[in-house]
Amino acid sequence: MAKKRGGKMNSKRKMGTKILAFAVVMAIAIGATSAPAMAGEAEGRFTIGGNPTPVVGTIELYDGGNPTDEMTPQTEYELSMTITDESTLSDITELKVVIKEGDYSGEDCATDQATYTWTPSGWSVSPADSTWAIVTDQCNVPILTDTSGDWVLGFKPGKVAREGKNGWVFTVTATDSEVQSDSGILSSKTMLWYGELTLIDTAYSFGIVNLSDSDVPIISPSDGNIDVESIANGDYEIKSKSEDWGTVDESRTAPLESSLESLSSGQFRLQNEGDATPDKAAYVGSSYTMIPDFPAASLTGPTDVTGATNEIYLWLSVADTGLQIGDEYGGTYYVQIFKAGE
Ligand SMILES: [Ca+2]
Ligand SMILES: [Ca+2]
Repeated sequence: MAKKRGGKMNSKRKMGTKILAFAVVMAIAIGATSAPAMAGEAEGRFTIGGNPTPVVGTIELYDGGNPTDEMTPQTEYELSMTITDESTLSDITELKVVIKEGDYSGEDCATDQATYTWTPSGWSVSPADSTWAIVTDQCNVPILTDTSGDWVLGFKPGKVAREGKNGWVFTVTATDSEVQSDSGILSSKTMLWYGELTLIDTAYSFGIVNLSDSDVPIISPSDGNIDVESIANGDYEIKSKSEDWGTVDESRTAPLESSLESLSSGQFRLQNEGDATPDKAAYVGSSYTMIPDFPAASLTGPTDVTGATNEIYLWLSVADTGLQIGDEYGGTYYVQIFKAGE
């Protein structure tokens, strides 16, 4: 055993000697040609793979550049949305803005929900016939080679977007080419009251009346009433006013009396209501006064986006003296829509 061990040790020592000798020769050879290197450089590389998900950041509502918590239908607003995508904004394939009222859940509709969608070809809105509008010159798309930037949607709320305090919510969803998405919410926005009224019957006549006649209904239009078309996003009232009427050549004037007092010489009185029975003593004056007695629930909003038809009944009373037999008197009767209770 001891002999074998000794043999191995001798053999290793011999190999070590040979290697040492060889190394010395190499060192001398290098030293003879150039100085030994003290530092070096090497290029390293790596590549980022994958495609990060977009991130929806700050969402803010502006009215002409100023932050706002309120909207009025048919007025221009700008919704600014900060979007980030580390694979650059050119990776965003769709930006969806759902604007809805309260707890509504369902299809887009004129009263409670509109959806604006941006794709690289621009913005679209649904439902298309709802009067929710895109204000193209207020829209902005950020620099798509950046990784973060602001999209701006210029829009107008629809005419019958439901009136309501703090109930409107914007939900913004950004989707990228890998169909990865992120959403953000802007809530507690108020929709203020909006209404508009169009007269369908723009002229009416009581025909020929006699002195001291009272509560004479109109004979034209033949159904005895004036039709108006009302569009409103909340409950509304219809008010009227008029003025002193005169003869066509303006040589004579008939003063309008708006109270229950007996008519003085030359005066006339108009009564108006929302049904065919003149029982409310609703006399037309020179300032806007509510027309009473419309059928129950007919003045509730939101109306249909194309409007609701309301009928106004009118009656004429004239004094027993002071009006020239044969004269024709005329004047303007004004009708306007107002928020209920105002
Ligand atoms: Ca991405
Ligand atoms: Ca009545």
